[in-house]
Amino acid sequence: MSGSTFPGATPDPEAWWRGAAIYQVYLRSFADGNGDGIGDLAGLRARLPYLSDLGIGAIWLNPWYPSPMADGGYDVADYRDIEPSFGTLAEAEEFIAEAHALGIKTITDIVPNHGSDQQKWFMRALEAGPGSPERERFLFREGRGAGGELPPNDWQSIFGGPAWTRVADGQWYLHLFAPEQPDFNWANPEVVEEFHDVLRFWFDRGVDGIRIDSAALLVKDMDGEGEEAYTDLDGVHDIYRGWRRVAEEYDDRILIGEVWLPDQERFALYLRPDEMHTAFNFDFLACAWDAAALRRSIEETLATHIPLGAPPTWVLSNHDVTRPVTKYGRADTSFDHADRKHGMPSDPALGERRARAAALLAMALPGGLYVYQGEELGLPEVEDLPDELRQDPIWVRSGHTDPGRDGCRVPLPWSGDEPPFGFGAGQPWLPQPPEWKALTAEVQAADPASMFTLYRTGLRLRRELLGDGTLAWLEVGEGVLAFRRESGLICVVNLGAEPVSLPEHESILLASGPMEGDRLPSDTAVWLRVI
Ligand code: TEU
Ligand code: CA
Repeated sequence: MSGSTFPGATPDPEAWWRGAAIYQVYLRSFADGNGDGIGDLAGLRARLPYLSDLGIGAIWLNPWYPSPMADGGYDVADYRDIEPSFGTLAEAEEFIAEAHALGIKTITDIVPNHGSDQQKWFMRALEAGPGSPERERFLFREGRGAGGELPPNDWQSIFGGPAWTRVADGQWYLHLFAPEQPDFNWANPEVVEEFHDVLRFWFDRGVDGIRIDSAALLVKDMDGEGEEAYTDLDGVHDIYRGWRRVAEEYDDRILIGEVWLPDQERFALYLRPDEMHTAFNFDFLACAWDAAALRRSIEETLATHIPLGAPPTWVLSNHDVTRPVTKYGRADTSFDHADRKHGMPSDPALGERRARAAALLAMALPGGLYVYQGEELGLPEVEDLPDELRQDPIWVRSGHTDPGRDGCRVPLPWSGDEPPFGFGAGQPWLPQPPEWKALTAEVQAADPASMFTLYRTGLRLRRELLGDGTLAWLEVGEGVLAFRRESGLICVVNLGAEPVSLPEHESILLASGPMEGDRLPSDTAVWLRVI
């Protein structure tokens, strides 16, 4: 990295995570090993050769802990064990070792903002009653109104409805998400200690990194109003300084923040040398398919990261957002949690074309890359799931106005002509569209023009020629993004309406779609070799 460095930043340019391609496994939808319709560790272990072949450097797993699944596992009942329907702790340790043997690191998801109402601590807090030290681990308060029948304040849950639920003895507890997810009290040193211990528990089992869920929400100003009262309060940084000290007790372990903030300067504060190593770049994920907007997002990202010595990350999708091929096929190609544009018409051919170009863009940028399972298969968002099968708490809590995130969580199609497409022997927990027979991993691995082949080839070239570092912009024309990397690779993405001529080059290494003679068509990206 060039440029001035933040005081105290001594980045190791060779660190494994700086340029890693990290594959996100949403376990219950990845592969089912025992035929109960729910993905599990046995299924994942059986498919490790697929991930090794795809060419990724690390796997991030969504929460795999015992959970009543009120929010797909983000309601954790025990931070030191494995959800029985996913497998056992011994299997998790075997998985970590098998992945290591293939040169693949493991990243687990820790949820510090809230637990589950079925967690021991919370059940003890209910039993112990008002004023007890057990209640001090959570955010219990008396209600307002003569009989305390009104919630302590007007905060709304991020999933819809009030952020407070009343218990039998009349007190209320705070939950920024579902009522089954009571928020912890981070002003209590017991909570701080508990999570340090949980981190050590997983680092001791060989986990290489921790993805920190809802990382900006932990500190609350109970007298404040609205989102500002619990989003990005200065006190959160002390929490992550403590976590970094724990990570530093080990070699090479990293912290990755899920930090959704509109302000890139505030976002970058989480990446100071004594806090997290990296964080997801949601600005890029949410950005519309527009050359000027993407260039602004990329430049801002680089400008905020380089002085800190932290590698940027490039994310096109995850388990909370609309699948890229659907998003990019719409008239409005941006993403916003507040309006996920469910049902807005999407042109599948256009969406796929752009998603392919976006993949080559994201892979060519300096820093780390995230690939959410199914992105490499070009799976669309499933928007027509039967309402009665929807499981995302957003669906119920929004009063059935927002269908939520199930559409990007449908179990993967592996092989065969009809559901369950090799996902497992049983019926998958969410139904797969019959059209997915054209999108199975089996079909795509054999097709040189498939999305899978594009990802596999791109990831291989990326390992050799790309990853972390810097870029130099090239001015090729309006509506075109073009930059050169240190290795001599040039990436050109045409977001304009007309085909464009390419800068001088020796050969074309990879293209997201067919060329028009020697010109790069609209919504197409190309990687060029220069001398
Ligand atoms: O998400 C945190 C978060 O605030 C959003 O991504 C959220 O999903 C969105 O605003 C809803 O529209 C994390 C996890 O990624 C998500 O799956 C969990 O549901 C959430 O935390 C609660 O643990
Ligand atoms: Ca299973």
